[in-house]
Amino acid sequence: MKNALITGITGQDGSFLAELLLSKGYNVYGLYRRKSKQDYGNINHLVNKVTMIEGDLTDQPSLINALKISQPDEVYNLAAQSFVGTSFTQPVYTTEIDALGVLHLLEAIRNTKPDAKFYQASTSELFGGLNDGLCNENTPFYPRSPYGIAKQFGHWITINYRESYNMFACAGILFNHESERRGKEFVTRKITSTLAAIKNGDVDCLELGNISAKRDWGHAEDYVKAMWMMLQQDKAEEFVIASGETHSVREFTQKAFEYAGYDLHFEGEGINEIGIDAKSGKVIVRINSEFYRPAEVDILIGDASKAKERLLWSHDVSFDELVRRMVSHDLASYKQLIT
Ligand code: NAP
Ligand code: F7E
Repeated sequence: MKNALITGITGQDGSFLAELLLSKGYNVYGLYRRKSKQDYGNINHLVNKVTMIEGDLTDQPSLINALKISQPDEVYNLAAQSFVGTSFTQPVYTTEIDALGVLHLLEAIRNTKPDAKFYQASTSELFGGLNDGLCNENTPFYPRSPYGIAKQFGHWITINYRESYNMFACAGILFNHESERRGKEFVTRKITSTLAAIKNGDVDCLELGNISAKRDWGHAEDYVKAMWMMLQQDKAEEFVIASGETHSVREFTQKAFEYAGYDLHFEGEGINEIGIDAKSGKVIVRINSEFYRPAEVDILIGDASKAKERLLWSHDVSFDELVRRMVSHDLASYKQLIT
């Protein structure tokens, strides 16, 4: 039986990965941060099945301790300050976790369990601003946020440890992936959770930022499978994981409201654009400049051909199905969500 250590286990991806590894018979260990009120986030339903170890990516002794306890065959580094917006307001904090945190962990592995296979959660935010076509493993990086820049350090230090110390260390460059467990500050979940509040008459309007931004969105359950597949290879390598489609925030919003029975149409431009429900004539989407970013990534679309050919990875949940699942979940669980 293999041992796996997951950092960021309480997050969206950590929870789906823990479920996947448990289903494959792994002993799963999870690094979690102490909170003033004990809460295991997305893995409350799994706490009796995994071994939780207290620690923080910025505290190397806690990482050494976690490695000594878990003796992992595989380490999945999913922990991060993962919200791009916050990386502009807390750039140093983001860098300490998303850049230096990776180095703390790699160095702890090198000294404690150097034969462990290591997965680093890299991101399409590395591609950032330069590319408006399909991005693959050879596309140059141009990160546009402190988050993207910190993740670029995490990406290259992973490759550097592989090349310098012959460790099995690789990075998956994952495009946006969402789910019913996504944090509510991310645009997809903000849309579906606010939609549930509007439908229940508790909120009048959804306020968004740049709705022309386009993203390549998939479902997290499909994407964590790719992480596991990368660590089952004989050789550590980077892979792009993406759906190969891009959709605007406006399209996501329109589709989400359509699933909930609205007929949403957009009028106007820029900051004055509004979304009107043709059935009731009410304005239900407005633009608020507060949600614009100081520097934006306008469009992202990924080419996962290498992962499809070499890992036999497939992207199963379509864009429509993703939106439908998130809307149905948030409508069904609205009363629990607000408590
Ligand atoms: P998430 O839901 O925000 O989860 C982040 C996790 O990291 C949480 O468990 C959080 O713990 C933990 N964490 C934060 N700071 C930490 C620290 N200093 N020490 C230890 N743990 C810490 O993110 P996600 O969507 O699951 O993403 C997983 C990883 O993939 C992240 O590295 C993210 O940057 C990357 N990524 C995500 C996407 C995407 O579209 N989802 C795409 C590409 C890459 P708390 O519960 O205590 O906050
Ligand atoms: O924004 C625009 C916003 O915050 C998507 C993280 O998982 O994926 C994620 O980063 C787009 C941006 O995700 C609002 O300006 C408009 O263009 O959902 P998001 P993200 O920034 O793409 C990557 C791959 C990661 O690695 C990250 O960890 O939507 N947008 N209006 C808005 N965004 C938010 N959050 N809120 C709005 O009101």
